[in-house]
Amino acid sequence: MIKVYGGIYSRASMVMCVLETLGLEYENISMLPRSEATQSEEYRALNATGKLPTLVDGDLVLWESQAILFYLARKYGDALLWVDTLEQEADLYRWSLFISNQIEAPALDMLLAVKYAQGEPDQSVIDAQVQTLARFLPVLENHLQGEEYLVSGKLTVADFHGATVMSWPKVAGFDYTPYPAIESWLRRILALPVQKKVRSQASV
Ligand SMILES: N[C@@H](CCC(=O)N[C@@H](CS)C(=O)NCC(=O)O)C(=O)O
Repeated sequence: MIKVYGGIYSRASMVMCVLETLGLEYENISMLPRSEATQSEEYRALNATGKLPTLVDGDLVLWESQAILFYLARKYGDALLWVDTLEQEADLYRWSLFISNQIEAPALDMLLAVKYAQGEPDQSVIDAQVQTLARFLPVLENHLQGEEYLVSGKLTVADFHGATVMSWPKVAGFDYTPYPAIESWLRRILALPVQKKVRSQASV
C-alpha cells in the first residue's frame, strides 16, 4: 500500500488530499516536522533531507511535495487532477513553479515567524515578507480573475499545492481583501470536503 510520511501540520496534508481525491488507499505515518522521528536513521534512509513529506509507492521512494503530486496525478489521475495537453501541462508547471519559486519562501517565513516565535512574533520579519508578496500577488490576482481554478478551468494538483502555500500568510494575519480573486479561490480550495476529511483523519 502507498505510504505517506508526515502529518496534517506539514505539506503531507496536500499529498493526502490528492490521494483522497483520487480514491487511493494509503497508510499515513504521521510525524511532525523537525521531530525526532524525522531525524531517525530509518526515516533519513528514505529522505536524507529529514523533511516531510515522503511518499513510498512500491519500489518508488519520492520526496519534494510537488514531485509527489505530479507523480500521483500522472500515475493514477486518469484525467482527474491533471490536464489534457502539453500546453496545459506547461501552464500547470508555470503556476505551480511560480508559487513555489516566488511566493513559497516569503509565505513560509511569515508562518514560521508566528509558529516559532518566542513571545511576540517579529513584526519586521513579517512586514519584509509582505513587501515581497506585494510584487507577485497582483500577477496571481490578475490570472485568477473570473477563474475558479489555477489552470485549465478544472481542479488540479496545482490548486492543492498553491492553496496550501497561500494559506500560510493568513496565520501571520495577512489579509487577502485587496486580492478578491485570490481570496475566493483560496476559500474554494480550502473548503473542499476532502480537506476536512484529511484533517479529521489525522492524529497530528
Ligand atoms: N520543498 C520541500 C520542502 C519540505 C519541507 O520543508 N517540509 C517541512 C514540513 S512541511 C519540514 O519537514 N521542515 C522541517 C525542517 O525544515 O527541518 C517540499 O515541498 O517537499
